[in-house]
Amino acid sequence: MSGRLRFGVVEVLVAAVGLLAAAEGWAEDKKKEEEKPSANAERLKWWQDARFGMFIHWGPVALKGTEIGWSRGAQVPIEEYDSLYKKFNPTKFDADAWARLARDAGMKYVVLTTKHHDGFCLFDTKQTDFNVMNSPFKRDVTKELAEACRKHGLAFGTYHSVCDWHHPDFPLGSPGGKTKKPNPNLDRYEQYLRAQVTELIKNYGPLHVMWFDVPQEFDARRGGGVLKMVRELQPDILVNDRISVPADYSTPEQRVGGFTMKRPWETCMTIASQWAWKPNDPVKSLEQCLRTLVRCAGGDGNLLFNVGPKADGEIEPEQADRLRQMGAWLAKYGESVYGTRGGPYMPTARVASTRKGNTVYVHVFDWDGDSVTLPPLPRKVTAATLLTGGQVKAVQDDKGLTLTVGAGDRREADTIVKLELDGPALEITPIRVGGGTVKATASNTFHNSDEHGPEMAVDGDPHTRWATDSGTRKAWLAIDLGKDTAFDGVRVQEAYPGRVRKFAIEVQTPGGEWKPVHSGTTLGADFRARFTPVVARHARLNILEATEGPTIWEIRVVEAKDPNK
Ligand code: FHN
Repeated sequence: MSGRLRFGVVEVLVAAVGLLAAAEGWAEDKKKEEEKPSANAERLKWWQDARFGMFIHWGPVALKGTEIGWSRGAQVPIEEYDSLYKKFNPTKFDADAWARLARDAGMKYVVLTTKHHDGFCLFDTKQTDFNVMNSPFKRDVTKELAEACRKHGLAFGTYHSVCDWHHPDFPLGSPGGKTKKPNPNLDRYEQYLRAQVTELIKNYGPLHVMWFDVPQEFDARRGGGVLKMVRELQPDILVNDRISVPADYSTPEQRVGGFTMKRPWETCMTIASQWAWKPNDPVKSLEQCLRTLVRCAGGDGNLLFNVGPKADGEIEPEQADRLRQMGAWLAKYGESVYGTRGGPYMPTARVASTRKGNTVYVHVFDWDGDSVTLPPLPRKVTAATLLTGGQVKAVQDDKGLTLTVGAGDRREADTIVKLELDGPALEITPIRVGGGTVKATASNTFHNSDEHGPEMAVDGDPHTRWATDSGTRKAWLAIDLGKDTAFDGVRVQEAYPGRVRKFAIEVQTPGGEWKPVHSGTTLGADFRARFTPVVARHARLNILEATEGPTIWEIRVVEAKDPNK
């Protein structure tokens, strides 16, 4: 083979090896790229570690002290409501003070209502004159707050209502979206919504979240289209589940969400009772506020806690004080909330737990005497201390883990036992505390979602519930006690009391038939019934008539010898 040819062949080989190496390098980079969490996943991680944010419902309606959006055409005539912005001049508005308050409360992000169902815009939008720049105030509230948040290291996000009862093109009107507009044009309204969302992301972004709400008239195709646009505009943005498609996370409202590590969630809740400002609106107690935050973290969720500023721009001092009290608590015990995940012990009425690294934080709200006993942990506790101060004795045996704390060391709102384990806490499969081995099944589950599954009614957690699809009129919830059990009573806590209008408590005979042991027409928030003792493994609540999809917080049988009858 001639010298030139050999050289040619070597060149080709070298080139081929080079190409191969390049290809391998490229494939490696591609693999690294694919393994690298998406920008959105990184922001989701940041958000789950942050756990606590401020929700702000504000607008000219604060001049009336009635509920934002909903009082339009109800407590406040539409003409008067829509003219309130002409008197809206919050001269005490200080975005820096709001941001500092959120920071001092221990909050990590802020979400402001840029437009609620009443259609009024708290930002300088080019899509309508019905905005704050045309009020006597003439200042871009959204811009000032976005900047103040960034200055104080807070992430900033925007709440934006999908429904708009003011806009002539949106089919539904006030009160409450219960009236029809004369000449609606939903496609044109969708363009309006898209234009404003684009303004928010481009002019006030990067945003932490686009918090949509009440997607009336927007089906999954329309909502999905808007979501796609938002992701294209800002790939790492988070979007909540109120755009007719699931998006990034669920948003239980005015209640603590159910424990789940499968789907991120964030409870939105008012610190008082109304979203917008209302005179003398009672503020939740510090204990209730702290327990709500800890229960959210213990359920592996976030808390978006709402304030309703006054018409002059000030946040109600009582609300601000409460938030600062939460901040003081978090300054001391925040390690048991920030950067943690829920579990391993699933929340109950008495306890919740959070975890990170080799550490588990057991949050005890109510004590059974000096101690609480939890099911066994599949890891050894190498050290136990009280984060909230004092002494704790932790005993691990086949009964489980018993934590004993003297009365003097138990804290009103939350006593935090910090456990060091002999290995990673996050690897522990969630452990149900209440309900023991009781299993549950049901004839129907809301959207077949885990969050509302039958087991949520036997988990001992009064904040989780079994729910059925809307329109369900008949349904059953069966519980498997694991073994033949003697019981002579039942306790049922109905969510949305009054939906169930006819029911029977039934037990399964050895032949497999269901035999009623009690029947009635009303359940209610805390129903209890007694009947002749029976021995059975399977029992069920058979709902024979309901006005709307029945839903149950907790159900349990009362064992014949149960001291807590
Ligand atoms: O109607 C709104 C309500 O005013 C408030 O904005 C809450 C906050 O999550 N969302 C809607 C009710 O679900």
